[in-house]
Amino acid sequence: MTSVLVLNGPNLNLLGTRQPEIYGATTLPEVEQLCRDHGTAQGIEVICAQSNHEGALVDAIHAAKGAHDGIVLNAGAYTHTSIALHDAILGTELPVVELHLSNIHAREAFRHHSYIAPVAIGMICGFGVSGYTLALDALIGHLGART
Ligand code: CA2
Repeated sequence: MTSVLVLNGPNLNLLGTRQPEIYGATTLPEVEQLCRDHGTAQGIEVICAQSNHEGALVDAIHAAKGAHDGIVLNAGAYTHTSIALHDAILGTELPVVELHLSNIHAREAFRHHSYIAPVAIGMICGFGVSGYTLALDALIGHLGART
């Protein structure tokens, strides 16, 4: 069975508790359940993980090779800073869909650059929590197109 890792980065454990005007009112456990339910409906396995630590995210990306067929990644603020995550994605050779709840291009200039974008198959941003299911569908389509 196709398996996808949904990996969330720093501060996304706070979802639904603060800044609902930017990130919405849905909590991370609710987002993760939505992803698992969507996976079940689409006939794939969805495994969710979150860390506030860059190295732990690198480890999770490395561990995804052989365990999962692709990754939906919301790297949070590390999107804009982390060459380590960029290199980890290159190292796994797994397809990654970059995801952001907010439209990073409509926000501060420091959010406009992504170290993930050049090594992702595509990016979804600005659609809030719906972005997770959009990203899963994009990855499922990509994986189906490859087989
Ligand atoms: O829009 C996104 O999904 C982001 O990846 C979220 C990151 C931000 O640094 C990126 O530029 C865009 C921040 C996540 C912080 O999440 C919070 C949620 C609730 C309360 C506080 C922070």
